[in-house]
Amino acid sequence: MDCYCIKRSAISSFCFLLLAFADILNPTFALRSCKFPAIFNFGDSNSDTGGLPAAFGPPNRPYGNTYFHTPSGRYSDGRLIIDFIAKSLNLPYLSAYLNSLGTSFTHGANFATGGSTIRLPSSVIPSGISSPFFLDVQFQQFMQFKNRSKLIRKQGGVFAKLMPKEEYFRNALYTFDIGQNDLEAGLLHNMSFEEVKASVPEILNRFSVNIKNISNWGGRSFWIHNTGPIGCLPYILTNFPSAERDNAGCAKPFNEVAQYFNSRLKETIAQLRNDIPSAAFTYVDIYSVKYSLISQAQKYGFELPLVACCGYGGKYNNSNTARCGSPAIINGTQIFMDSSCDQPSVRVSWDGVHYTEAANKFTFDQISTGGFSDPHIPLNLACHRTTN
Ligand SMILES: *[C@@H]1O[C@H](CO)[C@@H](O)[C@H](O)[C@H]1NC(C)=O
Ligand SMILES: *[C@@H]1O[C@H](CO)[C@@H](O)[C@H](O)[C@H]1NC(C)=O
Ligand SMILES: *[C@@H]1O[C@H](CO)[C@@H](O)[C@H](O)[C@H]1NC(C)=O
Ligand SMILES: *[C@@H]1O[C@H](CO)[C@@H](O)[C@H](O)[C@H]1NC(C)=O
Ligand SMILES: CC(=O)N[C@H]1CO[C@H](CO)[C@@H](O)[C@@H]1O
Repeated sequence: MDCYCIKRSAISSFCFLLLAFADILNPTFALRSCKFPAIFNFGDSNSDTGGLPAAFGPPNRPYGNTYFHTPSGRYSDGRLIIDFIAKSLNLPYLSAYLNSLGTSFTHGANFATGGSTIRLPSSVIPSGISSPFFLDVQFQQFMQFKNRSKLIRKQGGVFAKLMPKEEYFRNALYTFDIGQNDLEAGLLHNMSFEEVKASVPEILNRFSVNIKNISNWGGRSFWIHNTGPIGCLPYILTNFPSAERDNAGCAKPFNEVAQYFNSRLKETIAQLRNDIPSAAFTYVDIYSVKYSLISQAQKYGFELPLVACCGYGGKYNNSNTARCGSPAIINGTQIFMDSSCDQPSVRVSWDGVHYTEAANKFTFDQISTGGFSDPHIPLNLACHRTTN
């Protein structure tokens, strides 16, 4: 946490000693691996490992078919980026905070739920599409979690082992993947692209407040994903057939909004770095990785990047009325949408909104090295505050 030797001009004698053991070509040569004992995740369906399903019921088959072989509370055929993060840190897959049944929180908790926004949503499930567990609520839950884990540890017995140790909160990795639904909520409600852009500062202000609050509650290592290319999602392409397309076939104005959000997010994180000198912040450019996967799918061994693997109809195999894992009436007959494409392992979009396990694994492999991060620091060193 406290080795500041990434700037070569500032190499201290202590770091110099470590040099002997390190790969000189690697700019992060003298940093010790962080050994994160826990992960606390905040976000939406991109990283929900069972939160929304614990509240409202799980998605049905074929969700989960590829890896867990049963619906696992994830909006994918298999694992999510957060699962690959946990695995690479030698931690168990994260349990959802809301999952009260047979759950271990020894190595962290996941506060993310599908449909979550940063800002207070205007309408929530079941009458609306947003999750009631927006970021402020996720932070409230985190405070509850931290406070009550202390009491439970004090009481001892069987439940004590299921909670993180006190020092885990200080040493944990705090991960974030949220914001996509704030942009989509506006765009799906007929706000203009300019109106949605104008709402970004307020969205990011709420984001920043929550990060500061979490750091006041002991968080020191923050790993923050930017938002993906929403204009490449089959359900956006299906619902906005006249939106201008780019060379990859993605809806250009939607991606421009995502990129605008991302550039402001990057600035917000730079400001947080100034405001909280004791914390380490890594901004992770998920957008670029996903966009290059989609625009050069063949090169990476993928196919039909704009076509959902599980869906129905049209150019994008996507429909608002026949959804993956749900009953649908097609040509007057009720069917259950419980099958998927033959090879999810070469596909990018699982259900038109969410990515396949294969795409999530691809994205994780790219981001974990630090190649798409600011600063360029790999996942296992993300506790170090560095400048480069
Ligand atoms: C956490 O515990 C402290 C002290 O025990 C208490 O003052 C505070 O209100 C609690 N906060 C929450 C969110 O439970
Ligand atoms: C958006 O506008 C279209 C066309 O004007 C309309 O059909 C649709 O219901 C509107 N959607 C919302 C969420 O207001
Ligand atoms: C429904 O009807 C259309 C048009 O006849 C046909 O192309 C399509 O395959 C049918 N769908 C199913 C699931 O049978
Ligand atoms: C579209 O979705 C259906 C149902 O999940 C699947 O059987 C089919 O293979 C998909 N089509 C493509 C081109 O992936
Ligand atoms: C619980 C908590 O610490 N909430 C604070 C979050 O940050 C805002 C803005 O700084 C404060 O007003 C809250 O009290």
